[in-house]
Amino acid sequence: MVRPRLGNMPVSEDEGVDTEDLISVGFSQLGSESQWRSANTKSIQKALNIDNGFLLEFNNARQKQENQIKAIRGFISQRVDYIAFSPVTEEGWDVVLGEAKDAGIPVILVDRRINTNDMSLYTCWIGTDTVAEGTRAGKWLEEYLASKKKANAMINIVVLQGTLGSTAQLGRSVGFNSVAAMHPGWRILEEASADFTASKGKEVMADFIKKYGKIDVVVSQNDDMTFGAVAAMQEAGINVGENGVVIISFDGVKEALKLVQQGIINVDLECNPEQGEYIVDIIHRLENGEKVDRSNVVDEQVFTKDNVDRFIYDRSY
Ligand code: GZL
Repeated sequence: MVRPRLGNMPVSEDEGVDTEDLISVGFSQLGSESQWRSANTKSIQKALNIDNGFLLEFNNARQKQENQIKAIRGFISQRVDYIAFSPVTEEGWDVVLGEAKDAGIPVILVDRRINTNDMSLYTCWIGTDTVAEGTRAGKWLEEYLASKKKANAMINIVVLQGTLGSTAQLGRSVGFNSVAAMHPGWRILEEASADFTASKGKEVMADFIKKYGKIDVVVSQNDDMTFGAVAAMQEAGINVGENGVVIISFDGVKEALKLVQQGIINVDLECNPEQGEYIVDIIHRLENGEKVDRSNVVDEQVFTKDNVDRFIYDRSY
């Protein structure tokens, strides 16, 4: 259904906008587990606002799939125009998305993907290439070790994984491990999930410290787990970063980039949470009857001490 466009006319609640003219979007956000997630939520709520012609129904699922499924069913019963969501993990969405399809409501995946054989269950996906992020991390470690004349050294690595089965955890693991497999000297002592949170990151890292006498590299699949891991190592009197255990992190939130500036995080692989405007653009194109790409990848950087100053000051998150 092509709705008469609001065009660029600025509308706001005090002008008595008839909500019938707005595009209603039900958004199920997976949680608020990390600074990255908060920035992602902020970007979505800022973009899908009344002035842009949207009526947003937003739900926070607190990292539980059953809460997302319940929210999606609620959006269906409210007969929203679009459903968008960031799936907490990739499995188990066919039934509820089949119900959205039967109700004729288009579904847009944001940030994370789903594993399904039925491509008709969603219109498109907007997010980041987490396999590429993991591969970049491995390539950076190759170059770093070569620069320290340790290209063929025996390296002990531990990995803090994100939420098991999530696109970010799966992609970053596949990417990094594909590089690690080419280095017989890289020994991944253990990979364990800390669910993308700082508190669990500290817990899991403290366990690694107890178990393993010598750790050379920590790969932490998001900045919040890195904050916890760094705290655990510093409390154990272990030097981290430039003068100690190498820290590889993902996301690139401002608080982490400050640690890159201080030489505590050696490299931070950006994962761009600013996806709200991409959703607006895609829905406007769908409303105008235009075709949209199935996959829409947002761009991202690799931050090190050499370049971080160029990016940190205008960062909104
Ligand atoms: C990445 C996103 C991940 C972030 C974490 O695409 O899904 O979830 O890396 C967040 O910080 O919790």
